[in-house]
Amino acid sequence: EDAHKQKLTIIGAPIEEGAGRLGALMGPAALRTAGLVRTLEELGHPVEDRGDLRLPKVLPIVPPVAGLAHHIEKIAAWSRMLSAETYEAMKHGSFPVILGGDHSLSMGSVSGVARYCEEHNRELFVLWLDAHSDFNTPSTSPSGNMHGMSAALLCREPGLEGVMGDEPHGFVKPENLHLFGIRSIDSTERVLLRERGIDVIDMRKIDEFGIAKLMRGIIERVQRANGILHVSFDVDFIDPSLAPGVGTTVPGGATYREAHLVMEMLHDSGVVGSLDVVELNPFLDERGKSALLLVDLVASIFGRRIFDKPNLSDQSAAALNA
Ligand code: NNH
Ligand code: MN
Ligand code: MN
Ligand code: MN
Repeated sequence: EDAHKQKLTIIGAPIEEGAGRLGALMGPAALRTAGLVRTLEELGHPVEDRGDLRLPKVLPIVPPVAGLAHHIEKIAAWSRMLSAETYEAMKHGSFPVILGGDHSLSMGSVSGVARYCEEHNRELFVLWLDAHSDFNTPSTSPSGNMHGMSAALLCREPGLEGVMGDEPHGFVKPENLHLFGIRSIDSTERVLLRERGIDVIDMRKIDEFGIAKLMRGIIERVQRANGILHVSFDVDFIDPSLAPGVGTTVPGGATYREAHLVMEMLHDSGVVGSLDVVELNPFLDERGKSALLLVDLVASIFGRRIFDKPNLSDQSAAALNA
């Protein structure tokens, strides 16, 4: 249907040390088994599969941090590698798709996307689909698990500078971060989110106003700025009854159709430039259920549709949503 099909670069990031329980390491393998690459090719996209990346034998030395940050050397090694990979993919005109792996990988992937955007004078926006706000720092985190700190690092919160070190990297403006689907926030994290004025679209808002209206608001903001939107998709955004294969389930998540609608609207918006798929834990999954759902959701963001795209004028769409 689309005249132009975006070239995709698949990057497997089997990292699990950022999470509190093991198993996310198997995420990229499960997504591949569930048919991710084939599905994207069938949708007509040229796919370059970089395979699963591996850590170098020697880890960087990270200066000590104030507070708790488990496995920070490994997270730093992954982050620096992934920042370079996403930056390179975008420089070559490709759309990076990073398969996790726990959510700490977004420290690296988004840092590289942000570097590209800064160099090319494009405004970067980030849509963080998650049950959690991931805005802890080593000094606020109750767990010390670094997958709960990635959004904070990207917004330049102090205490995490050692992760990227001297690797070139960009940042996200706190006002351009949209947390979406949130239903679990730590008390110290809540204070920080308020202080920084972060846009938190929690499940209460989604229930009351509807997911389409809230998504459209974000999409229109990116379009007005001629910006690029990075989508960071944490599996626990979806309700655990549909996606049990994740270490940190929280009840009351997005439904099957809500999740698909988000992806379909994102596709049609044309503003998405990069994607993380994170936190799939195949050890906790039920017969591949979560992995298969994720492949379908990724298909939706890359153009699979049920039938028609609603062909409303901007005005009638606005009226419908008023
Ligand atoms: N907020 C908790 C923490 O920082 C949990 C974070 N866990 C996640 N985030 N799965 O998406 O430890
Ligand atoms: Mn997360
Ligand atoms: Mn989460
Ligand atoms: Mn720096």
